Amino acid sequence: MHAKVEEIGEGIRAMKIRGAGRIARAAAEAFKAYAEDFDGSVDEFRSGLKEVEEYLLSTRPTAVSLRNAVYYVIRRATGNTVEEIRENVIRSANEFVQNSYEAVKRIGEFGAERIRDGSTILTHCNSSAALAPIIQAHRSGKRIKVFNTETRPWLQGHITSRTLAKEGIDVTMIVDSAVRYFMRDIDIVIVGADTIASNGAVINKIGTSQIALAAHEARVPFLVAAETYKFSPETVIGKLVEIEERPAEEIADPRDFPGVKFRNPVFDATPPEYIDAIITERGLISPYLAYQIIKEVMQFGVES
Ligand code: RI2
Repeated sequence: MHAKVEEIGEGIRAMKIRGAGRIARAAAEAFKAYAEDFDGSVDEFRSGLKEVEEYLLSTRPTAVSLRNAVYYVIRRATGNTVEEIRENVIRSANEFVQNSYEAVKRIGEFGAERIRDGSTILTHCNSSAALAPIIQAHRSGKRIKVFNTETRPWLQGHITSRTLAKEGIDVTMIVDSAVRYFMRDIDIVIVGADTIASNGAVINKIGTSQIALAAHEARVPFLVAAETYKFSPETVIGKLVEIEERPAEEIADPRDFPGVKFRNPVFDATPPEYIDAIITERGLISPYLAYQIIKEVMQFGVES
């Protein structure tokens, strides 16, 4: 495998590169690096791109953003000469990355409108899309407080806390199991998404559905921030979203627990009835409009 492609792929697999948006952009960058360096015939180029596609798709199974990025580039990798194909791959990879940053920015602007001055926000894990409205609200002068979960077992919440503190936002980190305890102090929950199914269910970091349940019980609005490439065309034709299970070693050293089994699913599904709105770059929508978004934005159907 091409060195840069492998560096990106292994980085995604080992979660050195993580976050549904980031891994999607990294996949686009991998194609770009491959295309820039390619030297050979048109047929070799096409089969090489196919190999890169399959390799990238094998790295992590849950976030559809990765597959949508891969298909975005592959679908546009047309041409009769190596130069044409190269140009198209590079252009579409750049386009995907640029659109992705632009989408997060717009989500920040739209989502910030939903954050009232003086409110306390809860977020989970580390989502650029979820942090964008929070940071935007703060920058626009709203006095806000944020509670964020540490997010076992990878502790991505540490990144969130540090990012927000650096912005000068009043941030409090709590353990994942303290969410319901603090829910009475929360005005709005904003989380990200790895995949949104056609029925409006949101697949996000493990623990998200428990937070949604606690928010529902306390009548606290629960919002999801997600670019439209987090919506899954595959679910329209009945495919289930695969929930990634990672090694037990990420939780504890199994050798210290003889006779004990471990399970480590890293995502869960929150049903649409617990979601007040999804903030996309096209505006705020009901989760029940997921199918519509898939139809309009993803050019309906599975593209593999
Ligand atoms: P952005 C992450 O997955 C989290 O589940 C986060 O909520 C989601 O991706 C979206 O992140 P992981 O890669 O795209 O940490 O909003 O397993 O940054």
